[in-house]
Amino acid sequence: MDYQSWSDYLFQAQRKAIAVEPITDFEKNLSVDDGYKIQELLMDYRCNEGEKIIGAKAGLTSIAKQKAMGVNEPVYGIITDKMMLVSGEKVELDKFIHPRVEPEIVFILGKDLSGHNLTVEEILDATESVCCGLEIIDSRYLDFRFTLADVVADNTSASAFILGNPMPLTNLELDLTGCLLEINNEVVATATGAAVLGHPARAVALLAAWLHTQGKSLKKGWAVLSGGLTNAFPLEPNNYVRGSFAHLGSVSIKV
Ligand code: 0L1
Ligand code: MG
Repeated sequence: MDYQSWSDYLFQAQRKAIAVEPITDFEKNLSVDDGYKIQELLMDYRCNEGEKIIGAKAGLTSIAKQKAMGVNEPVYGIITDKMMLVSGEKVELDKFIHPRVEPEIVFILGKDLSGHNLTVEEILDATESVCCGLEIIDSRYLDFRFTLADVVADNTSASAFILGNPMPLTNLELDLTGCLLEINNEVVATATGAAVLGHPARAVALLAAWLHTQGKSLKKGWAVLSGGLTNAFPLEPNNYVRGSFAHLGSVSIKV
C-alpha cells in the first residue's frame, strides 16, 4: 500500500477543505495499523509546512461517542499549534468541511510520560494543570463516513481546539467534574468527567501507552485532549458555543 500517497490525499483534503471518499472505498483491507502509518506521514507533511506539535488527543473515549460511531475502542492523534484557537474567538466556517464541537477535559503535562498501564495517580502526578476545552472535529471524509482505520489515518478528525484557563489539580475530582455544553444559550448536552473511561486520566494513560509502543512519549508542556465527554454537535452559522465545567470555568467560540 502506498502510505505516502494516502497521506497526501488527506493532507490536500484538509488544506483545501474539500471532503473526499474514505480510503477504504479503494483499499478494502486498510487496517488500523495502516491508518496510524498514514497518520504519521500526514503529520510529517504538516510539520514540514511549519506546524509544531504541541500535544496529543484521544478520541472516541466515551460510550456516547463510541455508540454514535458504532465502534468500541478509542483512537489517538496529534495536535499542533495551528489548530489552537482562542476562547471567544470567531470561527470562520469556510476553513472547515463540516465541523462539529465537543467539550473535553485537557491535561497540561509537567513531565514526560511514557509506558504501559500507567495509573490514574501516575498521570495526575505528571500533570501540571488541567483546563476545560472545546475540540472542533472535522472529518476529511464525505458525510463523516469512515471505518476506524480511515479515521485514524485522518488524524482522528483533529481540526481545532480551544483551551480554558489552566487550573491546579489540587482538590479536583476530575471524574466528578460536571460539564454543560450550550449552543446559543441552550443546554444541548451534559456529562461528568467519568464519561471518559471512568476517569479522563485513563485516556492520557492510553495515549502514553500508544506512544510507548512507537518508542515515543507524551512531552512535558504538551496539552493532552482526553476525548469528548458528550456527543459532538454540528457547528452552524451564527452559533455561540460554550462549554462550562465545575471548578474549571468555561470556554466559548462564536461562528
Ligand atoms: O475526537 C474525537 O473523538 C473524534 C474521533 C474521530 C471520530 C469523529 O470524527 O467523530
Ligand atoms: Mg475529541
